[in-house]
Amino acid sequence: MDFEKLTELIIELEVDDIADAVKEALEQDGKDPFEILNALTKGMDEVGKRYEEKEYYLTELVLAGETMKEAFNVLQPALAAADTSQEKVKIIMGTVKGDNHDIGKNILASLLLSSGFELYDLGMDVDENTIVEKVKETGAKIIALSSLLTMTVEQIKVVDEALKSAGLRDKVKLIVGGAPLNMELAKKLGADDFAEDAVDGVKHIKKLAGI
Ligand code: B12
Repeated sequence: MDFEKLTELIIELEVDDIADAVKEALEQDGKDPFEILNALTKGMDEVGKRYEEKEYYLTELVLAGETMKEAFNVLQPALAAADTSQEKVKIIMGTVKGDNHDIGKNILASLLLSSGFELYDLGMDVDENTIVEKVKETGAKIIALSSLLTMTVEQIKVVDEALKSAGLRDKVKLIVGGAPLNMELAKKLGADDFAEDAVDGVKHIKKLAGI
């Protein structure tokens, strides 16, 4: 099972075949789980392009999401086994209000779990008050937010403001990610940090946590 084939299975939305293909790449071919993840993500990028070019529609997007989830279920234990550090820093995660994309967030979540962080994953479409309450409840020092929609990136600012109003802003670090963001925009919206992908995200979060 080569990487191109895995990318292709995502693009072709082969939801019934992807799990076996990832299993084969891992078990028979001994491929690096992080490289498998890259191949799958490449497939999702192409799906996005086709959607933009109106070659794919919403049905295909949903199916691509399902295919990625199937693949990730198989991949997750291998990713977990590949990373073994043991810090227990608390992290609150979520996708911002109005946004129902969670595949990227879930990938980051499982990499963080496998890096030994204690995770409070609030899911998708999370409003600022839920986040503030969770910070109060857990004393988490890091918040990691995902926004995939240009329309919802402003929610990061809303969370920043809500943390300020609650007197919590200087007690937490806010890191954000998602395709419409970059470091400059993230900072403008009040975040402390941005990372391009989940692997980089873990590195940035370790730095923020002082590990
Ligand atoms: C799958 C998908 C869906 C699925 C989501 C399923 C799910 N459970 O997540 C469904 C079908 C629900 C969907 C719906 C919609 N979607 Co959509 N979707 C996608 C698609 C194809 C893939 C997203 C994905 O999962 N990528 C794979 C993951 C691994 O990548 P990722 O999310 O970018 O995450 C990585 C990094 O960004 C980063 N990261 C992400 N979050 C975080 C957080 C932190 C803290 C850090 C450090 C890093 C990090 O790490 C991740 C892994 O490396 C993208 C196109 C694309 N290529 O991105 C469009 C896309 C995001 N969708 C889009 C749109 C427009 C929509 C809809 C509005 C469509 C509609 N007309 O209804 C709705 C919105 C619904 C809503 N309210 O949220 C647009 C957004 C355009 C924009 N800039 O605003 C895109 C870009 C497609 C396009 N080219 O037009 N979508």
